[in-house]
Amino acid sequence: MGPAEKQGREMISIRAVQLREIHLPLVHYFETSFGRTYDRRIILVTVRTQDGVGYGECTAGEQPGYSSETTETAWHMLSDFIVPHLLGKDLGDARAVASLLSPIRGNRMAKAAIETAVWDLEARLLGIPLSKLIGGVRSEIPCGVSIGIQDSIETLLAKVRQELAAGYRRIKIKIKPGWEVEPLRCIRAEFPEVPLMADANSAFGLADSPLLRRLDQFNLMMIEQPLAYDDIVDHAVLQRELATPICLDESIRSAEDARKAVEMGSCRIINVKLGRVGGYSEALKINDYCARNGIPIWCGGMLESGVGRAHNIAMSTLSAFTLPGDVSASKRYYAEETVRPPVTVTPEGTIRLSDKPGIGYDLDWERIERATARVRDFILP
Ligand code: OSB
Ligand code: MG
Repeated sequence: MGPAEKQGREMISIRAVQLREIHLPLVHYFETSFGRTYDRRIILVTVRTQDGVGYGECTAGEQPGYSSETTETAWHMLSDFIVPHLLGKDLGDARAVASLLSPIRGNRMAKAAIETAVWDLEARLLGIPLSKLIGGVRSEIPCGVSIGIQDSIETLLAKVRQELAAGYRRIKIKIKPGWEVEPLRCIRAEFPEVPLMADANSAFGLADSPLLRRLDQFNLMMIEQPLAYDDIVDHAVLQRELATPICLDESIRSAEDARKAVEMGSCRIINVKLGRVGGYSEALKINDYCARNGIPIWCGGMLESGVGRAHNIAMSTLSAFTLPGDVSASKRYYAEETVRPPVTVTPEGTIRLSDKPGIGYDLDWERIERATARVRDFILP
């Protein structure tokens, strides 16, 4: 590698891309207001230049319940549009990928899978951790957990006890109509002080505001995405009626969305997901806007395997990510991980950043091969 490459000043030109769908069973099913997930279908992306390699993970779900994107639509968009559009182009650096992809509308999770892989590649070429390349300011991040809807209050309480004993710094539970006041009341009765929040994944309407107002009594850190997945107007109305801060997840797809929601008073906190916003370039813009405007943000999760989890860890080091995210240990999700070592959480409820280049974890190819359902290679001659 010459000095120009070492400085990362050479044009990054992608010579090969591999898409790989893997199937991973979850340790426990995960239930949200839009349904249960037992098994993940995950697309891993490998990008190669003459002397570099980088890895990304697509966060699209199996069903279009959280987002309109699915594993299958992402495979199609990547194969037929996104990869052909990027192959052989001189990118300059990873920062250029998002704008190069702007002629392709929407499909942010598909785009982020490759955009994040190019950022990993650039950091590896430079020999530095990805968290440093993006300007992260933390070497350790605080962790929270997201606990799915349970069959009974007793199983919920058992999970809360277990996660707090493991050191996690805040508890989020999923809620839906009929599973909101009681679960939160019972958690608060046993843990009056624990940082607690609830995520509705759009399960309520503005007509439910009297019910949602009853949640104010539980002193929640925030309520996440109570109303429609594409709304910021009704959320502004609801926020005026609630003492509890609203956090938006699904509704925020870009820094412009973040600005509009904050200016309208639709939320006081934002959950950032790399996939939902199309990758690091947009996440960095959201971080800058929120840092300038005093809006706390945190990293959301999409039941990622190790590759996506490692990217979430890197993003969580940015300055405005001051709240614990849904970034937790691999073993909560998967018995066998895609990275080595698996992601672990300290007894203090933090993840320490790896000082290795790029995402900081090695891929476990033996494990990945066993989980592979299909592979498609794109190689320039
Ligand atoms: O809304 O934050 C969400 C999982 C899948 C889809 C949407 C969401 C979630 C989670 C789990 O809450 C977060 C995680 O632990 O990965
Ligand atoms: Mg959410």
